[in-house]
Amino acid sequence: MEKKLLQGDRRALARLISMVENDDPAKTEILKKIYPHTGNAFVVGITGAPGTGKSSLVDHLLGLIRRQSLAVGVIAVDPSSPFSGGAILGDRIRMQDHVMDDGIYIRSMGSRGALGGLSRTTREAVKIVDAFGKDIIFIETVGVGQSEIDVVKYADTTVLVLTPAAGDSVQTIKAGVMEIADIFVVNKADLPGKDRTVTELEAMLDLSPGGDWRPPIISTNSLEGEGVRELWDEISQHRLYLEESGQLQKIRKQRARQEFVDQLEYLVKSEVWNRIQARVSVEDLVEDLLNRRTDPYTLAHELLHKIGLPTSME
Ligand SMILES: Nc1nc2c(ncn2[C@@H]2O[C@H](COP(=O)(O)OP(=O)(O)O)[C@@H](O)[C@H]2O)c(=O)[nH]1
Ligand SMILES: [Mg+2]
Repeated sequence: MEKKLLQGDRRALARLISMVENDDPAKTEILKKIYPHTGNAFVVGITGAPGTGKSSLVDHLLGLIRRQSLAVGVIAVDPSSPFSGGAILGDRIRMQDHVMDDGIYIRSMGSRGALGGLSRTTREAVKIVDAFGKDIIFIETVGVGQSEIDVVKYADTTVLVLTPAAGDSVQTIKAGVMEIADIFVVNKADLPGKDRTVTELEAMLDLSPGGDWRPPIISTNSLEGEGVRELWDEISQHRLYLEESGQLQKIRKQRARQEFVDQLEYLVKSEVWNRIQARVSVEDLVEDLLNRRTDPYTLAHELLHKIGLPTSME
């Protein structure tokens, strides 16, 4: 199937993403084979609270980018609820103008079926779309906490979308989310309060430790498409910055390292649990702990010994 993917077969692309969503054991062999063909796409994360206009923005961006004859993939990740079928459908309908366009591939991924964990599934889906040959990949993700921080780890450029509406304001942004933004968007610029939101963001940026790249703030109205060209220009600008400063190489190296470490830990953990569960009843051991017949330190140590992995740590 990987051959078909590399040849640009859209059915193979869709099938492979379903395989990673369902954590199909056959996926690993395929992921191994496509790995050498990945690393070419530029990945842009679009994150922000639900309803801030992420899908509308991506929709407009798709139109712009297609005029530059670049092939684009969109992975819309919505971990917020397993019942978000409506929202996902909404995304599909809005982006429908583009579904007949062969240069665009759009895929929604819910939390349903994401057995391997959303972060892992997204990483694998990005690879598949990358190997398929897309130049630009958008990851649209609902920004509510740790999950989107995890997801945008796979993005080269991250765009954080805010609106002037109460509840999305600068003060409500959770710690750790602000830092991931390379570009800020104040969408719904047609609503009152836009200038205040921009001023608040500027003030916040003045206070944060400045690096080589100060995140620009772009106002957009994605009903009308206003500001979208500027946004795309800034994304391109950030890409140029990453490439010329050597930063892109650095983050991609860090990502390669992290992926390998994650994979190693995943394998070790699975292997250890398989061996433990084949030999003892974990429930019985928990009873022993509860009755203070043993302690977690001794128990963990003994278990590893029992499965042939004696540790030097206490
Ligand atoms: N007034 C206004 N509404 C917008 C704007 N952009 C998007 N919306 C509306 O906000 C709602 C949520 O947009 P959507 O793109 O689905 O947001 P997402 O959940 O972040 O993907 C929709 O009803 C859009 O029509 C904007 O610039 N101004
Ligand atoms: Mg959306």
